[in-house]
Amino acid sequence: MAEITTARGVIARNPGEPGVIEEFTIDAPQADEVLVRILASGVCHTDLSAKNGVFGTSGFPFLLGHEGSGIVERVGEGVTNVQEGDYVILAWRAPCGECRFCNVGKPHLCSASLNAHQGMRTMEGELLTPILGIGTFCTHTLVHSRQCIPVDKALPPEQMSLIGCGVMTGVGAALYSAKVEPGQSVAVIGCGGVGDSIIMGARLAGATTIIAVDIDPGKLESAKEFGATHTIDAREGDPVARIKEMTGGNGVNASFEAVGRAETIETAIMCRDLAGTCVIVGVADQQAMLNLPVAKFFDIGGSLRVSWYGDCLPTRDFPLLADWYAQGRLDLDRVVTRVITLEESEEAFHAMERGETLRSVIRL
Ligand code: PAD
Ligand code: ZN
Repeated sequence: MAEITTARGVIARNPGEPGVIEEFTIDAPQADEVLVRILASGVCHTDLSAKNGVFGTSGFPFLLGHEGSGIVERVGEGVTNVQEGDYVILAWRAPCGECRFCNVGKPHLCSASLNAHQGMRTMEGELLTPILGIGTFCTHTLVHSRQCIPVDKALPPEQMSLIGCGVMTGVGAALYSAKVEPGQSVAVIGCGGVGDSIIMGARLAGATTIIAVDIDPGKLESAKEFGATHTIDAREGDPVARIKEMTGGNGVNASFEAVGRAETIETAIMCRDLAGTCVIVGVADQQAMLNLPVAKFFDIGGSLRVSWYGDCLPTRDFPLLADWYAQGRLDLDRVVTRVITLEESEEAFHAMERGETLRSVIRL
């Protein structure tokens, strides 16, 4: 009989309730699946949104976490891209290769991203939904082999885990979604772990004016360390007017929203120069509605778009970001604000809400 693993992880049973550490069971990996022993997991705002019933609302009970690094412990039949003992970053996008997007060479838009079968259950036998098809606030998880991206074993698990979501999303939003060019101006609204990664991406792309906007003075200070050239405290008056002042009255070439609120999306849309690109990264709740002056929006021209996962291709981009980290070009050490235990994940959400952290990282 196939061997079932007992693992331990943080499970969110009902919207708004604290996550609780519980034992759960994991089926043996089936064909193309992999059992991964988690080494580190970042605490992303999307986990908080899921726990609060704001994102992916129908999946309770959830196994929290989706930003992880770990070791391949067991592989199912037919797995060729990784083997036991490999050190991997987990991806929530694993292109299927045969959907309508993959078929036309756009695997970063894959509509049927590969996941393991639903093989994780509470001790009462109820099926668990791993957040974004991963689940990383736990000792072990079950994923599709294509969700595993091997990286150099010498690199630290905490920093590597962050490449799995927040850092990739932010850097990719600048490089791929907005295609920031050398010499351009950029505004980033919301400077948490994702926003600061957008700042790092914009800097790597050669942007020369990088305006950080937040409502927390501490976040604005850290944004400067990541490469922001200007900062705006959005509580001190209209950020659109301030951004225009800082750009010769014109506005920015690319704006990014990394909060997930209607009013900050409106700021991001309106603070652009003519033909500028606005990229929405923040995940808003189901009730959020935009209020747009359509004629003004038309007059600015340019484009408004949503970026999922920074339009990344994990097989191409995770090793790239890992290399940039190793070469000192991507400051992931500064994103890891706190290293915590599994027991402290609930407190990490509160620290995030209080604005004390860019990323708490759970070390298993
Ligand atoms: P975070 O909580 O660390 O950062 C949010 C930041 O926004 C904080 O610094 C806040 O102070 C700031 N903020 C709050 N209100 C305002 C305001 N009115 N004006 C300016 N700044 C404000 O979250 P995070 O960085 O982990 O995630 C940011 C968003 O990105 C969040 O909505 C998350 O769900 C989303 C996300 N999207 C993707 C994707 O693929 N699109 C991936 C990962 C995360
Ligand atoms: Zn995330």
